Amino acid sequence: MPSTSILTPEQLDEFDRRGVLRLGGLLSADRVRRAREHVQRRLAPLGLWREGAWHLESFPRPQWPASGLKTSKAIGNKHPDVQALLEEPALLSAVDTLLRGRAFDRTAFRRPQILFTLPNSETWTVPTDWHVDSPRLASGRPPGVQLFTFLDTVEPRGGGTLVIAGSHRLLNDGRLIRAKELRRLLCREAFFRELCSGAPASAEDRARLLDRAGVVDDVVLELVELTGAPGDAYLTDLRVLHSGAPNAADRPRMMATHRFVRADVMRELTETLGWEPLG
Ligand SMILES: O=C(O)CCC(=O)C(=O)O
Repeated sequence: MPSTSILTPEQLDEFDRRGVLRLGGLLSADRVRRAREHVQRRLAPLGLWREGAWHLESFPRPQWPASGLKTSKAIGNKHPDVQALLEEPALLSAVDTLLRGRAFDRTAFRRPQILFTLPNSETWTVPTDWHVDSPRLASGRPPGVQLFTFLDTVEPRGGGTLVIAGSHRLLNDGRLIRAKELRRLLCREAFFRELCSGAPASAEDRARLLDRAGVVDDVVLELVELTGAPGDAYLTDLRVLHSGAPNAADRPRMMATHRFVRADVMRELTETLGWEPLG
């Protein structure tokens, strides 16, 4: 670990074990405020943000799983104040430690992506759309680290991403497994069956699945709802199973994410899967 790392050996160990590490106040308040204000400015012409407050009544209320807006179009990410989220020294130090000093590649993911969900559900539930964004590679190398940070407070049941801690350690058996196949294989396991299938049927019963913990192949698994205040962050292993979630709060969910892909693994992703720069 570099001597200047902001992470302790215990945090590094937690990340390796759980694939999820929470870092309170990782991004500075000013940097996050500027990114948040960019989002709010972009939503003002739609009537959603006016005079320092949300006016959600002026927009049709979406129903989960719809999030209300096509975020890339309505908000976009090509603004310096959004890009500047990635320049935070503490973030870069933590990512460097988790990548063990290896370089990351920015050709596939150049800028952070805004995650925005209008309130879209009366009742909160655990969804079925569990997925990974990256395959298991034949080389067995971890592809990288994903940042999730909060531009505004996200309370429990307020639309924060859900992740399954520990799931990055499953099915690393030296063969290429594409994301869709990985989901199919995991969903056969007893621990994942209900999570993937939509049963039990009532939203309330499904919400209780959040408390679920279990063991598959000696790996402890646990559902984690990402919640926090502006500037708080989670770093996750890119192999962790995750899902968007309904927003049952009365304010929009405003987060940002970014995928730091290891440069050496990017070469493998390009060669074996034809990954291309996404912009
Ligand atoms: O929180 C969300 O909307 C889902 C995020 C997600 O699936 C991702 O960033 O890969």
